[in-house]
Amino acid sequence: MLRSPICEILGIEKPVFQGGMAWIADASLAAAVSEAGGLGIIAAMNANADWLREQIHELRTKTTKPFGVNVMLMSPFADEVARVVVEEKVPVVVTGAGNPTKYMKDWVAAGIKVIPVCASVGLARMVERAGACAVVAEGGESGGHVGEATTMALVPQVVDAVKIPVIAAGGIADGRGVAAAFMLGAQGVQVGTRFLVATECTVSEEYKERVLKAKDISTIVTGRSTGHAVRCLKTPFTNAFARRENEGAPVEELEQMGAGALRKAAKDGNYEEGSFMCGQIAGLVHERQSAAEIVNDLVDGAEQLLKGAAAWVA
Ligand code: TUI
Repeated sequence: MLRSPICEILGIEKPVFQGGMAWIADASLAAAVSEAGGLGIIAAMNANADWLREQIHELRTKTTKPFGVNVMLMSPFADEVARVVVEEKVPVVVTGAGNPTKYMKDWVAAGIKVIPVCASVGLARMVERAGACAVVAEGGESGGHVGEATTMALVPQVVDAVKIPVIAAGGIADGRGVAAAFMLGAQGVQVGTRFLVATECTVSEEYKERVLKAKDISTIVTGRSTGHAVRCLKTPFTNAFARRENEGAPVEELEQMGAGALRKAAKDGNYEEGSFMCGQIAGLVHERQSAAEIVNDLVDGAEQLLKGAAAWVA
């Protein structure tokens, strides 16, 4: 069995977190991952408090196991969502796209386990001091909003910098990635892209098909000039965005172009205008499976590899 202290800390059976994918990770996917023994995560994303409350209630009709809520710190609703997680006694809060320390005192006081996603050693150190119980070290192979460092470089540096458990994210979609993450010192993984094609994932069919067809070089990072670098599948939208960015378009114009594009991909399956966020590992994702099959394949694959690892040493 692949287990680590993070399983005890959170009361989960398998050290697999499902990425809090904005506009995508709802109660349906999160409940299925938690029920399979991992940590399912509802993405609060840009939705308001009422939507999040409904999703939490729906999840609780489907599973009694621990789950998390991802608070996207750039959301205009971050303050109200930060209150809902306390009122609803959410067991775990994962944060993304910013510095969560201003909320952490209240969350920790409410008994919430706080696990910020960090793209740098500096933020990981800061959130440890503020009471985080673990951090997700997310490399730039990930889909969505990304930092500069790769998973291979970032994870061991964060592991050395903090005493709390580190969960690796970015470029992990099978047992090989999970085993590699453990070898880098991680105690668990967060996986987004592979769960996009899970049966219980309610993202548009077009999105799933595009991920299944993706290859190793199918993604691109745009938006570095705006300070919000985002990795997505190369599409007519990203081509147009990258062209205007290279032409030196002002930040306001680029942000205007990006507004609503993820929703168009996730909900409407609009290939022309949508932003199909996904990680570089999409080229490895070929099969639709249930969330439980995905969780079990990640863990079983890693167990086999880690058991056999001694064969490399003469
Ligand atoms: O947050 C993510 N991934 C995301 S958020 C998202 S929604 C979105 N939509 C359009 C534009 C931008 C976002 C889609 N994917 N991952 C965690 C993550 N956090 N990646 C990078 C960071 C990060 C970046 C800067 C965390 C902190 C930070 O600065 C900290 C500071 O000190 O302010």
